[in-house]
Amino acid sequence: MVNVIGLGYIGLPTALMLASHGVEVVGTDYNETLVQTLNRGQTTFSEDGLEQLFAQALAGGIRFTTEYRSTEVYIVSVPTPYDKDSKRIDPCYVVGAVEKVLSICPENAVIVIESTVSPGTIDRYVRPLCGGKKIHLVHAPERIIPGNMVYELEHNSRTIGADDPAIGLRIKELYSSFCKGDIVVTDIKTAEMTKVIENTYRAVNIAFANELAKLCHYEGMNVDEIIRICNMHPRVNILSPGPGVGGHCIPVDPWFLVGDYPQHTPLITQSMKINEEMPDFVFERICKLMEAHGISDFSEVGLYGLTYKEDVDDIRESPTLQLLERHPEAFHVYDPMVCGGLVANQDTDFANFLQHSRLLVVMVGHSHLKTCTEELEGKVIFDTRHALKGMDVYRI
Ligand code: SAJ
Repeated sequence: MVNVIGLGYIGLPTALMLASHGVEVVGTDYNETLVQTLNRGQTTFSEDGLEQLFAQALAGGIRFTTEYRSTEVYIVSVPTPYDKDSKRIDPCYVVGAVEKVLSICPENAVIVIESTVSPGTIDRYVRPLCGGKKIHLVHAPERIIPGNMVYELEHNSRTIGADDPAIGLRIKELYSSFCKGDIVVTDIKTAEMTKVIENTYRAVNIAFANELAKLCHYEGMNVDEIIRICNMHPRVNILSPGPGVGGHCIPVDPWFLVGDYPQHTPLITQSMKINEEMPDFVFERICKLMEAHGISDFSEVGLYGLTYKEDVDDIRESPTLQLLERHPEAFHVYDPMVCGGLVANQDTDFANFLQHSRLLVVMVGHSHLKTCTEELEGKVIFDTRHALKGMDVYRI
């Protein structure tokens, strides 16, 4: 039996995937409401294919509880925030979960940490918890992208870091029950480093696109067209600029490296700053557009999109929330994926929202917006996501 600890965005799909592929699984989370919801047969967030996977996992006998179970294999999938001042990882959730596992697990149990951790975290914070107890530690970082999680869980390659290669192979076999991608077995610190580097690579590349957007705006040039042409080069692949970087990974994980290796990470530090400044750049552009179009009241400006990216319902660290936190003006806000009451002046009716928005700012390019282009006629539009292709809009 596998006890999956933490039933959030990563733990839940992983537990469901294992259970629907013949593995006996108990999912544990300390959040009683979440466990009750799952036990009522409801999923806790939306993702393509999640409902179907949930039904298959229930048929496979998955159970949900707030209790930790005594078993031979644990998968720990809990959040790893960072300390905003020191930029270092805050391992409190991982440490708390492992302590509870250790209090009930038998000798020789395998504890797999799926949560993203900075290189050396398992040696520094987890290994000492084991004391004299014979435990096998493994790091198997996830790689799935919100918006396409179920597909990627099955098809992406993976990394497994273990002290003992035989244990690494045993855990590789467990993940192979559902994972069709290659699974590399390595040591724990290498696995820790690869995961953080993958997300850092993306953060740095997004920062490059954001810097280009600023430069092209200064020069009055179309960054979209420039990126399109550059990307025709066989060895160039520039990402898309946007209003900032959100989610629980790309704006967080690179800071772990900056926190631990400040002398060796000037490029990463600068990239993170560039991404963090984007909501302010968007705000400045909004102010200039208001002035140019004779709009003096922020209540006539509508921000479309509250989530951290398109077609997900996840709002963590979202650029819109970053903008509103730093500039708490009376903007109207609308997001088809998010229920009302989250921020001030949030409209739940799109028509009502549009009525308020003389200037419409596209903060997220949800598919919904692309089906409503006729309703946008006559609006001044600032599209920070290059979502409204072929329309006469201001672009980032
Ligand atoms: N973004 C841009 N421009 C781009 C791409 C993204 O501004 O060209 C923005 C998005 O709008 C969003 C943020 O960056 O605000 C992050 O989105 P994302 O789609 O780049 O990544 P996440 O956070 O949804 O998922 C990432 C993935 N990592 C990589 O692609 C290297 C995923 O594979 C990881 O599993 C996930 O982090 C994680 O959990 O670590």
